[in-house]
Amino acid sequence: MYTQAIDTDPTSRNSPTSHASVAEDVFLARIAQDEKIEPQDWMPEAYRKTLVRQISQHAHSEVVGMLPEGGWITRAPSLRRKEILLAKVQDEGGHGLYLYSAAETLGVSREQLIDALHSGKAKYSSIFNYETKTWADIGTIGWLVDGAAIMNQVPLCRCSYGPYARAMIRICKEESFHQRQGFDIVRALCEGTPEQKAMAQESLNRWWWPTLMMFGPHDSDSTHTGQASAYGIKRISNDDLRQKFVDVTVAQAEFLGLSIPDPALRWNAERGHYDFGKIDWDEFWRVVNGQGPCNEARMHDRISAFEEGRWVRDAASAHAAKRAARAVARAGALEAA
Ligand code: FAQ
Repeated sequence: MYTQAIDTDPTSRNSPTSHASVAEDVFLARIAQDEKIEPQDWMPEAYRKTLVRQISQHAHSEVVGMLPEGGWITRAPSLRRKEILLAKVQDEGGHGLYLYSAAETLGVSREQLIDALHSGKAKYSSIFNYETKTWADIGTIGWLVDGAAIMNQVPLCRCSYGPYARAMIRICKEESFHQRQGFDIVRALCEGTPEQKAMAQESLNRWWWPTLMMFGPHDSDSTHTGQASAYGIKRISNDDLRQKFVDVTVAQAEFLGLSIPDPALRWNAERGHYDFGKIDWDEFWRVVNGQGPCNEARMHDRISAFEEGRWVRDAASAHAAKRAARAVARAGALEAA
C-alpha cells in the first residue's frame, strides 16, 4: 500500500498517488469489510485471474464429474435409484452452467473456457479420474465425494465475489441432498447381505485416499492459498478443510459399520481431532497431470459429447437469430405504418 520507492510517474502502480493504488486500497478495504465485489466493480487483475482459474476449474469438475456416475444410470438396481441418479447427474450439469456463467461475468467467454478444458490447459478435480467399478461406488461418491465437495464449498458461499458466492448457495443445497442419497445407498448395502456390505467396504477402500486428495496439496505446498485468502476467496485452508472432513466422516463410517482404510487413524484428545496417515502426493500429482486411471477416457468422452451436441447448439443459435431478425422486421413494419 505504501512505498518508499523513488518513483515520480503518477500513473505507476508504485506511486502513492496512482489511480490503481487508490483503487486497490479501496478494493482491499471493501474485502476487509466483507463486502461483495460485483462484476461492474473495479478489481485487481490478479483477483480476476484467480477467480477465472478457480471458478472455471470448478465448472469443469462439475461437468466432467457427471461421467463417472453417468455410466451407472442404465445399471441402477431399481427404478427409484435410477430416477434419483438421473436427477443427480443432471444437477451436476446445472452446477457447471451456474459456474460457467459466473466465470463469464469476469470477461472470459464460454468458448475460451471450454477450449482450455479440451486442450488440457485447464484442470478439473483429480477425483473424477478414478473408475466407478461397482454400484457401491455410486453410493461412495455421494457420501464421500459430495461430502468433501460440501465441506469445501460451504465456505465459498461467503467468498468475496458476488456471482460465485450466490452460485455456491444454490449448489450447496443440492450437494447436501446428493450426499444424503449417497449415504443412503451405502447404508442400504451395509444393511444387506454380507456380499453387499463387502462391496461397500471395498469401495470405501478405493475412494478414501483419493477423496482426501480432493482438498488439494498441503497448505505448505499450496501456491494459491495465500493470495486467495487475502482476497476473501478462500476462507478455510486445504489442510483445515481436510481435517474437518476426516473428523465428521469417521463417525459416519462407524455408524455404517465400515472401517476407514488407514491404520494411523486415531483420535488425538490433545488436538481435539483425528490424526491420520500420510497421503500419497505422488499419486495426486500423477492424476492431476494426466496420468490417472481414467484421465484419457474422461477427456475423450467429454470432447465426444461436446462434438455430438454441436448440431443442437447450432440449431438453437439459428432459431434465436431467426427470432431476432423477425422481431427487428416487425418493429420496422410498425414504425413504417
Ligand atoms: N484436483 O494452490 P492450490 C464436486 C491444483 S466439485 C486437481 O492449493 P487452490 C461436485 C490447483 O488447481 C469438485 N487439481 O490451489 C461433484 C493448482 O493448480 P493451478 C471441485 C488440484 O485453487 C461431486 C495446484 O493444484 N471443487 O466435487 C486439486 O488454492 C460429485 C495447487 O493447489 C472445486 O473446484 C485437485 N483436487 O485450491 C460433481 C471447489 N487440488 O490452478 C460430480 C473450488 C489442487 O495453479 C459428482 N475450488 N489442485 O494449475 C477450490 O476450492 C480450490 O481450487 C481447491 C484447490 C481447494 C480445489
